[in-house]
Amino acid sequence: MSSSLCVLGLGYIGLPTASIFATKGRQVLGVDVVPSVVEIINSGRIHIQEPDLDVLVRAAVQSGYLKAALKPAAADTFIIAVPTPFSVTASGARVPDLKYVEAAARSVAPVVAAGNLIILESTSPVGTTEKIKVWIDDELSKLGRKVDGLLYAHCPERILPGQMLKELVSNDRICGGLTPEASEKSKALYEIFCTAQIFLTDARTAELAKLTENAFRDVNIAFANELSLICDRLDINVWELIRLANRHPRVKILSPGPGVGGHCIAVDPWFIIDAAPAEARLMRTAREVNDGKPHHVIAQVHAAAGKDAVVACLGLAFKANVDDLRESPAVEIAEQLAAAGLKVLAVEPHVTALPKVLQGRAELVSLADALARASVVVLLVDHRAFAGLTLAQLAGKKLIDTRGVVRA
Ligand code: SAJ
Repeated sequence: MSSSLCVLGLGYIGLPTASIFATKGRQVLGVDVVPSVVEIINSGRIHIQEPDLDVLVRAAVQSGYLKAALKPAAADTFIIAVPTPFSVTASGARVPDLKYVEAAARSVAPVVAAGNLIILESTSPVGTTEKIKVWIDDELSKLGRKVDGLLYAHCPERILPGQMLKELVSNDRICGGLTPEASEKSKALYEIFCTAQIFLTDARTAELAKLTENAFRDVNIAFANELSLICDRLDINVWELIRLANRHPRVKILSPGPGVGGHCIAVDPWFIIDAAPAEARLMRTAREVNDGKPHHVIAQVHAAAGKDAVVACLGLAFKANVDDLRESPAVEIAEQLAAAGLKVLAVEPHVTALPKVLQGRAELVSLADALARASVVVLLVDHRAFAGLTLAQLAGKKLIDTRGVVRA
């Protein structure tokens, strides 16, 4: 199969996907609406951080198989990998915002041809693949074009930031077509690089499966976070509690933290809650528990900190060993502590500059500097760089360890 591809959206999912197809000898046009992204990729460099992605993209571009552009062009397969955020309505409800998916779908109408396969990889609410067909049909009719036999499928990405390239190849996949033929053709496509099993289903099941995976994790993290609140109230060490409970053969409690960040787990459950609000009660509560955790941590710091306290925030990333500060509960906590007038020292070994919201309001310092100056230490991210910390090093300081890293 020597199909050509057009990948719409060159972010955390689209760029590795486009690049891996290119390194397997498929002609790939990567499309992004941001001119600087197109320029950077065409020069063989990357605009996002992910281990080894730079090497893959450079190889893909240098081989001549990957090119980036601002507009789609004819191809056998179109893969849509654009963001699917939620927006908040006046009444406070979170509703999926499909504007990027719609724009991407409509943009391929001038170039699609009979028999092309159109795949949605973006995590999306149930029914989105059907909507893509409606949007493309609508655009085709506006253009006066008649294109027969277009195939549509949802093949959700499942890769974990920090180990995306490994998981891209080794994770099982789901291909859910609007027709069985679309599912089969998608499977054949992903077999080009995926070494794991590929399961076929319909588009709506595939859409809900992806949402379910992230909602499952959110609910389980919420259980751990709720336990941490209960333990704080009862003065019990939550880490010791979880370690012991997990010795039961059928109990596997996840780890509490300062809240749930990232662009997936804190977002995707809302797509289920929006679609079935009366039924998704547990998922809604889990979201509320996880979204409430940063406020609990902030309250703990205020309770520990005197008026002239210097607070060291260890870690700003949304999770361990990544440099991604977007949608990070750690950033939210540092920002609110600074806004409340506390002196905030931020330690984040993965970045060289503070995010905008902290610029001028906090200081980015080394771990040694923070430990020398702080009266309160808030451990927010379980980065490897903090793994050796001991209570002895923090003698005389107040400690709020949201990740259970500091050893006796
Ligand atoms: N977290 C905890 N405690 C835990 C595990 C995680 O507090 O025990 C927090 C992390 O610190 C982070 C957040 O949850 O703030 C999310 O981190 P994560 O590592 O659980 O997941 P993501 O958001 O990086 O990636 C998830 C993955 N989904 C699942 O594991 C079900 C990934 O496979 C998906 O591809 C990705 O979402 C996505 O793109 O949807």
